[in-house]
Amino acid sequence: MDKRIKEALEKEKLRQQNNVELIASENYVSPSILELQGSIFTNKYAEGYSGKRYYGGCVNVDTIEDLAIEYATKLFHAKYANVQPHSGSSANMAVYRALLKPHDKVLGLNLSHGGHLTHGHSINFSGLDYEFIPYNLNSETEMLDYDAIRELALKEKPQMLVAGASAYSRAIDFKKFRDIADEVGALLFVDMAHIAGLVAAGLHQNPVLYADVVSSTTHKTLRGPRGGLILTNNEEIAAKINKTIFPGIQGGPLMHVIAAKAECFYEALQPEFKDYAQQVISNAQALAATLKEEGLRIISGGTDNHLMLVDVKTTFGITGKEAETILDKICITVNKNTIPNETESPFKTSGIRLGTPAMTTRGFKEQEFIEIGHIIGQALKNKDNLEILESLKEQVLTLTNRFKIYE
Ligand code: DSN
Repeated sequence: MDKRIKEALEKEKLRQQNNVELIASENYVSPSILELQGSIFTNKYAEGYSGKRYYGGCVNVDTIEDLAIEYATKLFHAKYANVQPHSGSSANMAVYRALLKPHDKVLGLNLSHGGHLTHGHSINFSGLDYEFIPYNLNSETEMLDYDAIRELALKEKPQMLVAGASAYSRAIDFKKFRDIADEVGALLFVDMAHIAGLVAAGLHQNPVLYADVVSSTTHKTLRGPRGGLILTNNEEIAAKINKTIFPGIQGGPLMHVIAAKAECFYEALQPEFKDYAQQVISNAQALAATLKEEGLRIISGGTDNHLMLVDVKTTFGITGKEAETILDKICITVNKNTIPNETESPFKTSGIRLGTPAMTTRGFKEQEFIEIGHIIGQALKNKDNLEILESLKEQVLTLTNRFKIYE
């Protein structure tokens, strides 16, 4: 291996081992998933679908893709799955292109209220190709306001409603979205990327039971390889999605990633995965309670899932960017994040987003998250005291040293 590439890899191993990883969308995959993603399936071209490929030699990749579909549909109680999307964004692009015409009207959660770029941001393909109308969180509760979404839908009469978020800490009521969609004759599309692992474990309402189509990534709470997934119970929609993914927007599927996705769905079907997902939620609640004790304001007052948004600006008068940098110095990785009714730019922000999936995989329980919550509070309060920051860093390293990522 090239020396400089190897060096970066070794440094990354060390960083991942040493740091407390609180980025809500990251996780540590199992050794089996890591092995499959680095396997010889990467050598194979397999354009098309199982049994209908444009290349010879696809017997084993057909088995792999069939298994991935079998496990994914079982896991999420769906009739049809497309496991080929290279990413969550590709999955969402396929959904829009399969079901909408350019410039159709769509409602999606505002990015600065916890939505996602592909839910209609003006600089993203979604906002460029379709007429997205954003809905906001309720400014008092900082939660989804289904009455306001209904009113907006009645006024705008969109072709599609998008539900799902990348920085929202509360349970989402997909049944309410379904009712609104039915009332205005819109399709309901749910992007469950963040909460897929909680859905798989039966700890969050399953959008597949309510939506016309559901997309996800496989690498967040679901703890699989980086990639996308689309599910539906509607045969006609399934056929349109398949045609849109290939040949519509993608070429050869990444069969090594699909092999790792198959293993991810298999692992999520095991009883232990439910315990993991329950621990993710319990840990998030312990962390949020500790941060509150430290005086930090949690958006919406708490969390029902794997993440929380913390308003560092109101509490400590620092931006999210500053908080991210301070915590990075003591080996805690988080990301700056806009909060509802943001007054700072997306490069600075007033908040940080914290999630528990990765450290729960490493074995952290409530006790460790309470310790981390206090460390975060102390670091932000003593941001200019190098001695205190150094001792907090030592505390973090002692903690992470007890929980190895890979032996
Ligand atoms: N970038 C992902 C996240 O961090 O939530 C969403 O795609």
